[in-house]
Amino acid sequence: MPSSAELHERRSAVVARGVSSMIPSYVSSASGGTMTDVDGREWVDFAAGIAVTNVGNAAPRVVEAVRAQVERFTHTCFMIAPYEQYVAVCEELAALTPGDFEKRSALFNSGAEAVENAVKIARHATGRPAIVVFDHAYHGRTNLTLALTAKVMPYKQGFGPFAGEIYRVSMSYPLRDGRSGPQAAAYAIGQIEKMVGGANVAAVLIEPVQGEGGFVVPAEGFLPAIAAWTKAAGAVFIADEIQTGFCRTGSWFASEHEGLEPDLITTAKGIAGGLPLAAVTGRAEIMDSVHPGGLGGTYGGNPIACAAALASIETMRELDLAAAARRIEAVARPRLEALAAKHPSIAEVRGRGAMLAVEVVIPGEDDAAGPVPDPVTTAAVAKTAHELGLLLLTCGTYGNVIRLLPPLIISDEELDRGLTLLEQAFSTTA
Ligand code: PLZ
Repeated sequence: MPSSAELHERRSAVVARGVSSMIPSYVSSASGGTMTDVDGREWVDFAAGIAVTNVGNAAPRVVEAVRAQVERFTHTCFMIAPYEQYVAVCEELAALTPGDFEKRSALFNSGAEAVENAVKIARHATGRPAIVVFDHAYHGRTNLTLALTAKVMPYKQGFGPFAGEIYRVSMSYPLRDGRSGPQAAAYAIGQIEKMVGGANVAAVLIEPVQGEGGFVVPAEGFLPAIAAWTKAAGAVFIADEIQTGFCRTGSWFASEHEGLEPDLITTAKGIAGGLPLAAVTGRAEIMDSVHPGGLGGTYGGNPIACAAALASIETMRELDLAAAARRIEAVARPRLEALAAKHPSIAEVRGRGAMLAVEVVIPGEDDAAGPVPDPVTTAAVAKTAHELGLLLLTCGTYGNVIRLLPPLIISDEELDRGLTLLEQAFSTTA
C-alpha cells in the first residue's frame, strides 16, 4: 500500500487545490470509533465524517445490507422504475420525524440538494419568494445554498453572485447576544417584519442546533417563538436537521427538545451510515403541492443508499443510539467542564447529546460581540490533537469552536482515550 506521503504527492498533481483535507494521512480502514491510516497509525474518531457515521464506520448491518442490495440491482432511477427500498425509507421518515400528521418525503443525494428542494417546495406551496435564514447558518455549497450559508471564508469567497430573495436575521447565541430566547426571537421577528414583510415569506429555515456555524444552541424559547410566528405568517417552517438528525443530539431529531413540529425537515448525513442519501420530509399538503415530475434527479434515493439507510435506522433503533448520545454527553460534558475550569481560554461548553463543543476565546478580553474569539489557539489545539491521533474538527463563524461528533457506537474506552487526547492537546497548546 502506498504511504500517505506518496499519496499526497500524487494528489497534489491531480486533485483540485480547492478541495482540502484536515489531516495529511490517508485512510486504510475504519470501523466503530477507530480509523487506521495507510501508515498503520490508529486514530480515535471524534468526527464521524462530519456527523455521518452515527452507527459507526463500516457498521455490520449497513455492510450486509449494501452487499445484499448491490447483488440484486444497483440502480434503475426511481423516476424510471421504482423499488420498495425508496418507499420503505419514506415510511421510516414519516414515522420518525416529529409531528403526528400525514407526511410525504422526497429523496436526494446530498444535504445541499435536500435544502434546495425544501426551498423549491416551500416557494411552490406558498407562491411567495422570500426565504429567511439566520446569522451563522450553514446550509450547503451549491449556489442557492451558498446564499443561505452565512460565512464567506472559505465557503462563499469569489463564488457569487448568489441567488436572490434570501434574508438573514439575528440568531439566538446565548454567549454573545445576552438575550433570552423570547427576546432574541422578538428581535429576529422584528427584523423579518420590517425588512421582508410576513406576507412575502415562503419559509423560515433554521438549524435547531447550528453545526458549521459553531454548535450554537439557541436560548430556550427561541425556536418555538420563531416557529409560531412562521405559522401565523402562513409561511413554511423548515428545520435543517442534516447535522443534528438521527440520534445525534440524544433524540431522533433536535426539534424534539423543544417540542417543535416543523412543516418540513431536511435530513442527510447520519441517515445512511456513510452512503450518500438526503431527504425532505414534511406535511403532505405542502409536499404534494408540487406537480408530478416537479421533483427528482438521476440518483436521488439510489437503492444501495436506501438499503444502507434502512440498516442504519434499524441499528439506531435496536441499539437505542439516542440513549447512547445522551450517555456520551453524560461522560464528555463533565470532562469538558473540568477542562474549561483549567483553561480560561474556554468561554463555554455547549451542545446537546453527542454534539458537544467548546468555544475558545482570549481570556479577559471583550469586544462588541462578546468574548474575543481565538481562532489561532483553536487551530493549534486541533493540530496538536491530530498529531496525537485524534480526529477532531473545528467550526464557528469565528473559527474558534472545537466540536465533538463521535460515532454514537463509540466504546467507553475509545471515548475516554479521545477525551484524554483532547485534554493533552489543550494542556500542551492553549
Ligand atoms: N445543512 C446543517 O451541516 C453539511 C459541510 C462541510 P452536504 N455540513 C458539513 C463542508 O465544509 O462542506 C450541511 C449541514 C447542514 C446542510 C449541509 C450540506 O450538506 O451533504 O454537505 O451538501
